[in-house]
Amino acid sequence: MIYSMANAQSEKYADLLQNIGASKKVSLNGQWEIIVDPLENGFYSHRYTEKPNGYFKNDKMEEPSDLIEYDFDSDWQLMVPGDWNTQKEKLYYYEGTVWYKKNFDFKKGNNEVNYLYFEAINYEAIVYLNGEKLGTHLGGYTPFQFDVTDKLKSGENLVVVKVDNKRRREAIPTINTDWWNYGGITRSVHVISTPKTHISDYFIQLAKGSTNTIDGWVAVKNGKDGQTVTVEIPDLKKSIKATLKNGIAKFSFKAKLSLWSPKNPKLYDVNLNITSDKVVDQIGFRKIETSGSKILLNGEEIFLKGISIHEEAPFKTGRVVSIEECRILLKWAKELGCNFIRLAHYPHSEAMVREAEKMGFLIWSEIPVYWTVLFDNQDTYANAANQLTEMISRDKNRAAVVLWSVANETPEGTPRLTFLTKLASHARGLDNTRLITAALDTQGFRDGAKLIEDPLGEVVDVIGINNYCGWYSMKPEDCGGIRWASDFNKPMIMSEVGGGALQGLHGEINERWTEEYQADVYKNNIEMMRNIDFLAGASPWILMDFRSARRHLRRIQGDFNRKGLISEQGMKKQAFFVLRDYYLNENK
Ligand code: GCB
Repeated sequence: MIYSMANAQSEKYADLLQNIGASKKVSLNGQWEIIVDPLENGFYSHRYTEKPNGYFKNDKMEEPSDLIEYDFDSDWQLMVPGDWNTQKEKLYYYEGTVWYKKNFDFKKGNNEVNYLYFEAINYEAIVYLNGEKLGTHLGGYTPFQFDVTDKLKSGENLVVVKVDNKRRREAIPTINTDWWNYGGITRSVHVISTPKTHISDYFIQLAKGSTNTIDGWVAVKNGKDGQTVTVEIPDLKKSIKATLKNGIAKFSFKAKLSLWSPKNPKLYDVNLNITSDKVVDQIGFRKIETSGSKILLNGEEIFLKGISIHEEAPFKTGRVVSIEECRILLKWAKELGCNFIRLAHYPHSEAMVREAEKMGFLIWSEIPVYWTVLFDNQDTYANAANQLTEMISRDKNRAAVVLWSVANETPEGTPRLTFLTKLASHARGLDNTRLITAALDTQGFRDGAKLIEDPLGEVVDVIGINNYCGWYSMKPEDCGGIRWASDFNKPMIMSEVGGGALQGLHGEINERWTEEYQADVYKNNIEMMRNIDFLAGASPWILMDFRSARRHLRRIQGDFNRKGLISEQGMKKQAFFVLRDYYLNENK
C-alpha cells in the first residue's frame, strides 16, 4: 500500500493531534514516583558523559550484592499534573532536575496508532518509554507528543521523564522573569490511540476578511490520495466533501453564520469524517481586523475591556491544574465586566482557552519572549519560533483567540527588531486570520506627550503598551493629565497598568501598598486612558496576586507580586471595583 506524503501546508504546524479532548485516551495523571536530582547524577557519569544506564532504566537490585543507588519506588511521589514547588516544602525554591516515573498497564488495539501526549512540562523534558529515549522537548507551556506505536507494549509499560527547570540565559523565557519558575509535569499526560488512518490536524476558520466563507483543511495521517473527507456542520445543514491530496484535504464554502462574539459566543459542532475516523469539535466563526486605530470584530468597533491573568491557581497558588480553577479565574474576569483577557506571559492550558471561549472572552495569547532574551542567538530564535508554532498549532481553531503576542517588554535594538520581525512573519505564515501584537515598555516624548515610536510598532497590527504611571514612575495624581501620541495609525491596547496593594491593608491614599493607594492608581490611569483616542482596549496588571521570587518585601509581598485586583485567597481589593465601574459604565 502506498501512503501519501504529508503536505507542506500542514507540515509547518507542530506535529500535534488537534482537539485531544475528543480523542480516545488513557490518562497518566495521578501519583508519579520521583527522584530529585540536582547534580543530574541519573543522567551524567562522573566524567560528565551521558550514562547509558541512567535512572530512566529504573534498574532494581537483583542480587544482595548489587549496587544501585536510586530507587523510585522508595522515594518521593508527586501529583501530575502539578508543579513540584507547591507540593513539597523542600522544593519551594528548587530549580533543577527531577526524574518522574510511572508504570502503567496498556492494552494495545489492532491497527491503531498510539501517541504519548504531554500538555506541558516546564522546562526541558527528556522522555523515555520502556528504557528507550523518545526525545527532548524545550519550552514550559506548550504540548508535545511522540508516536509510540512501536514502543508501547500490551501489559506493563514504564515512562520516565527527566524534567529540568533550570533557568538558562539563552532560553525562552530567559534567566529573569517576574513569575515563579514552577517546575514539573504541570499539565496532563495521556496515551492517545487513533485508528491507523486518522484525522491528525485541521484548521477551520473564516477566510481572512470574510464573514461568510469558511476556509479550511483537514490533515489525515496514513491516508491515501483520493480519499474523501467529509466536513459537516449540522446546525447549518452543511455537508462538504473534500478530497485528500498529499495528506491534506482543502475546502472552502459559503455559510450563513451566527458569528461568535463576547455577546454571542456561539460554537458550532463541526464533524469531520473519514472512513476510519471521526472527530467532533466545537468551533466558532468571527472576523477580526483593524481599521486605523480601531479593532473591529465582525465589522464593528469593539473596545477590549480586559484583564491580564497568570496561570496561577486561586486559593492555593501553584500552577492551575483543573478546569474548576480556570472557571474561578474566568468568573472573576466576568464580574469585573471584561470581554477580553490577556493570558500572560506564556500559553495557558487548552482547557483555559476553551473555557474562556465558551464564556465569551476575546483572548490575547503570548509566548514568553520576555525582557532580555538573547536576540542575536539563532537557537534562541528557533526555540521562540517553535513555542509560537506549538501555541498556534494547538489553538488555531479557537475563534476567541484574536491576538498572538510575540513579545513582552523587550529592549529596543537591531537584533531584537530582526528577531521579532521574523517571529511576527512566522506567526502570519501560520495564521493570517488573526492580529499580531507585542507589549512594549519603550516610549519617547514629543510636545509634552508620551510617544509610541518603537519601530516594532511598524511590525505589529495592534500595539500593546505597558505603563506603570503612579507606581514605578510619577505620582498617581499626575497620571490623569498625561497625553499620549503615536507614530503609528494603529490600535493601542494598554496591556499593563496598575500598582500593588496588600489586601486588607488600609490607610491614606498616598500610602504605598494600601488598597486606597492602588485604587487611586487605577482611578488616575483610567482618566489617562479616557484621553487616548487611539486606545482600543486595556488589560491591566493583574487579576490575582501571583508568586514571584523577585518580590522580597516580607511584611507585604512574601514572594507575591501584589498587583492583583484580588488576593491569592480570593479577596477583592478596592481597585477591583474601580476598574469594574469603568468597564460597566464606559459607553464603549
Ligand atoms: C511588567 C511585566 C510583568 C510584571 C509587572 C510588574 O511590566 O510585564 O510581567 O509582573 O511589570 O509587576 O512589575
